[in-house]
Amino acid sequence: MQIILATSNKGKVKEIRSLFEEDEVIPFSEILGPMEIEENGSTFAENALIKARTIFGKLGRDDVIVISDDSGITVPALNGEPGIYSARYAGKGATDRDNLNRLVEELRKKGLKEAPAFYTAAIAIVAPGAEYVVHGWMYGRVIDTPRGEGGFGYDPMFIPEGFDQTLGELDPAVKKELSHRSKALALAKPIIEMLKARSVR
Ligand code: ITT
Repeated sequence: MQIILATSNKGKVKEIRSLFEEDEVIPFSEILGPMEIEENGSTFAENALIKARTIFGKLGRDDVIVISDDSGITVPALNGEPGIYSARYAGKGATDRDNLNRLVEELRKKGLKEAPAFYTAAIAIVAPGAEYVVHGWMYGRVIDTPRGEGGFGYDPMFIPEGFDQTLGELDPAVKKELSHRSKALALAKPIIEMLKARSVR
């Protein structure tokens, strides 16, 4: 069975591929072309399911497993912002850099040089007659002076618990070990194995 990724985010594709080395993982755009999916859910789980169901429906095949990732960063000192709105924090069509700059600005407005924060990833898995959602989290803090070019999104301003450097500065192996996405994917793996086993006749 092919695993199709219901994401257009290149950073996610890279990280998910590095965690599924033994499987063929294909971004949906390689099959269906580029597509905008309206994420109008009120939780990470709802939005992950919206994306996976949409791509599963468009593919119209019963020999695929579709997985999606809905994720974001939450800063309790900013009333939980940007949370599920992480991808559009600086407005519709905002780049990763625009969103990061907005978060820096919001911290500075409150006079915060740093603040506790955490990443959430909801991974939805959709296959014929099957739907699952699993979650993972990574805790740490955000700082108002981004550092480093590694990772993507908010990584240059996020320092994981137990470290002094941002995810923009740390070796990618650290993020691979600790991330919200890695933790959720570790829970997704046995579900995917079961779906593969189920399809072998
Ligand atoms: P898809 O919906 O196509 O998957 P997207 O980028 O729109 O791509 P989301 O709606 O899930 O994805 O938004 C996730 C936001 O949270 C986006 O702004 C990311 O940059 C940020 N984000 C998620 N995981 C991250 C990570 O591991 N490191 C840095 N930023 C992350």
